[in-house]
This record gives sequence, structure tokens and C-alpha cells, in this order.
Amino acid sequence: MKLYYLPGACQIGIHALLAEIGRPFKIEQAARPDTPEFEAYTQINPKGKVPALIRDDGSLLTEFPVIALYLARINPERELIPTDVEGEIRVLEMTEYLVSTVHMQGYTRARRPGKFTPNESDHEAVKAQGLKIFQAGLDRAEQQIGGKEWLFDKMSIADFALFYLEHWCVLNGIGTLGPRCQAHHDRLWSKVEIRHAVESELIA
Ligand SMILES: N[C@@H](CCC(=O)N[C@@H](CS)C(=O)NCC(=O)O)C(=O)O
Repeated sequence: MKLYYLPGACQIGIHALLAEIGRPFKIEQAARPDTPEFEAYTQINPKGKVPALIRDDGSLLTEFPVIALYLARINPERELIPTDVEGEIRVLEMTEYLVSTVHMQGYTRARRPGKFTPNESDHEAVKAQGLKIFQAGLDRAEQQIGGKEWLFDKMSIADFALFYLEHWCVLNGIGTLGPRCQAHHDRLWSKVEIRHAVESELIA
């Protein structure tokens, strides 16, 4: 299995999940659209995005929530997705919200307003709109963790979606983590395998 990454991008959630699962995997750097290597990367992943997972049979899997679900399903002994329907859909609901709304609509606006408007004069308004969506997501997660260690009763794939958003917040100072999200982040970050995996992207 091979994970394509861009240093520090959202695939750190999948990278951390792979490290937590503990089966062997490889990583390879993808390419950004503004580089000469991008054309070659689109031959591997036509969407040109990360995360992209090459599975053991050589096939490509994309989209964070789907990759995370796949990894949970093929490693059932790790119990990273509930097996009952209600439990499963609630974990997927949260994972989808964190990736599609909090990241794609919130963080991306706050960090890269130019993706949403060509007018530089609108950038500050777009950033503010993004920060509001991003912070609302962090606040919702803070509430959901409550007195638990994880978003749900057990660690699940949703925790790895939350982890990369928390990590961005810590690193880039976009948004504010409440004490439960900070502890949730630190709980995962204190796992040596996860820390090494995420840091290896920057070293490579
Ligand atoms: N819907 C995709 C979105 C992935 C995505 O936007 N990834 C960003 C990194 S955080 C990316 O590849 N950015 C490169 C670019 O847009 O050029 C998913 O859930 O995996």
C-alpha cells in the first residue's frame, strides 16, 4: 500500500491512521499543480489531489472519508468503525462534516481565499467567512468530545479527520482549540508512531 502526500497537507490524518493501524505501508510525495512534476502525478491520480492511496492490487483510492473507511474495514480488529448501522453512520457523518465542510469550506477559505474569489479586495471577507465555519467545526467537536477521550465512545476514523484540523490549528494559528480538542490532539500526537509518520513528511 502506498500513500501519496504533500508535506503537512490533509493526508496527515490518513498517514496517522496508517501508523495507528501498524501494517506496513510506503509513502511518496505527490506534486502541486504549479510544478513540472504535476503532469506526471495526474497520470497516477487524475484528480491531482492528496490523499491518494495505491492499494495492494495497484488500484487507486481517493477522498479522505472513503480511504479512512476502507482502512478501517480491512483492519476490523482495530475497531476503528462501529459494526452496527447506527454507530457506523454517525462516525461517517462526523468524518464527512469535518472534511467536506470544516476543511474544504472553512479552513480552505481562511487559508486560501484566492480559490474562492479572484478579487483581492474580497479576500479578507472570504477569510473571515472561512474562519467562522472552521471555528464552528472545532467548537462542535469540543462539545461532542465532552467528558470522553474521543469523538465517540471509542477511537474511530472520525478522530483522524479531527486530528489533522487540530494540527493545522496548532501549527498555523487559524482558529482556537478548546481544552478537550487540545487534549484530543495531544493524545494522538503523543503516540510515537503517529508523530514519526507526520514528521517524516517534512523530513522527506
Ligand atoms: N475531497 C478531497 C480533497 C482533498 C484535498 O483538497 N487535498 C488538498 C490538500 S489538503 C490538495 O490536494 N491540495 C492540492 C491542490 O489543491 O492543489 C478529499 O477528501 O480527499
